[in-house]
Amino acid sequence: MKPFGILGVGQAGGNIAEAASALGFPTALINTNQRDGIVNTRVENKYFVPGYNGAGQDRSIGARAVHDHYREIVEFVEKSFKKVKFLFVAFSTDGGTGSGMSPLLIEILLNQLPKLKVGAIAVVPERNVLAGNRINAAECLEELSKIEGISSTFLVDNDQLRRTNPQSSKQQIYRASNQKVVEAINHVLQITLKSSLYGNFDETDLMNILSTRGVTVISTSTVTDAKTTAEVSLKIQQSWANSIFCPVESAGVIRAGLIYEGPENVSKLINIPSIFERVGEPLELFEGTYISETDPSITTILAGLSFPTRRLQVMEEMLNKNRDRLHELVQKEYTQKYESKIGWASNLKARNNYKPTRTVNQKPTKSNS
Ligand SMILES: Nc1nc2c(ncn2[C@@H]2O[C@H](COP(=O)(O)OP(=O)(O)OP(=O)(O)O)[C@@H](O)[C@H]2O)c(=O)[nH]1
Ligand SMILES: [Mg+2]
Repeated sequence: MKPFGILGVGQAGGNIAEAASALGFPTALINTNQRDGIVNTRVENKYFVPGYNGAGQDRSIGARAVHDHYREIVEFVEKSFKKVKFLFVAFSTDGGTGSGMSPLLIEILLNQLPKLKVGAIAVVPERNVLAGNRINAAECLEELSKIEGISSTFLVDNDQLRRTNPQSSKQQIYRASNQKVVEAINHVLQITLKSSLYGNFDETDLMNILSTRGVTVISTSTVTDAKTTAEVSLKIQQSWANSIFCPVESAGVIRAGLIYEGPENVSKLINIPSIFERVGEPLELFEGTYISETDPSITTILAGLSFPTRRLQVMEEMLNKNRDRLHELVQKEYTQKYESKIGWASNLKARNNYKPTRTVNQKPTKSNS
């Protein structure tokens, strides 16, 4: 039984939980809309918030659902994840249900289930989503970044797969990123089950890294063709820019893991100072070396990173640029009306000459007749 559980909230969350079920993780999902959650057939435990029918991209509806039903939700989580040490809450930041429910839910879980470590798998939308989605994402990420007792936050960046697969459908991008994020977590967990003569990376090491508050990135690079220390370091650094997570953009890794799998001769090319040159050496590094005749690969886990300001500003910039137009759109909703140019023609048909005596926004007065 894996010690990590995945709780999906909203549609994207449910899909990530579904992918995790396939790899043998304990999973559950929560939704405000039964029809969304029902399609995730591999997820065993499901809670549909009673009295709701989706959140329609309105975060406040998601937040209210948690607020009004948190006791049942905590009970559901406890029952679904009895043997789990570490729970990841998975959701997209730009809808209503997952984005609105998850930050509040994580705070409540940390408070009510103090023995459980809680982290997040939060999906950052593609670059071309509309204003409403961007507003949701920015609000959700801000709330998430302020949660005090939270462990690792994984920021799955839908833009990353879009960059390399510009022709793919949305569904292909979603499926691939869901699959890759659960595979990345599964891979580091599997390593803790292996034993090595030369240095084990065990479950306590992994827990130590993943308990770190802040943004976490996991990436694996194959270093088959690398001949020098510099080449190996470069490959690893490139994997931090090209993973499915928001690219690493600033220094300040707090805890890290570095796992080597492959032949002994290539392992000599690993040079810690050179690998961490750009992001700064972490406070603690947990290493694992597993010698085998497979293609050499290096998996790194960087934890404690700051939220990626530059990536998130790309998302916010469009809102700032369109500020006036967006204000106008909202105004227009309440002020727009159609003026007919043939008002004069009404007289042609008027036999009784009836004209309503009150305008529509006046309250009707009681009449005695
Ligand atoms: N990576 C990934 N992203 C997804 C997936 N499904 C949806 N998304 C992202 O999530 C956004 C939509 O959010 P949903 O998860 O459908 O929203 P929800 O939480 O169900 O909220 P409401 O539908 O508004 O009640 C999209 O714009 C995408 O950014 C998925 O399976 N994987
Ligand atoms: Mg939905």
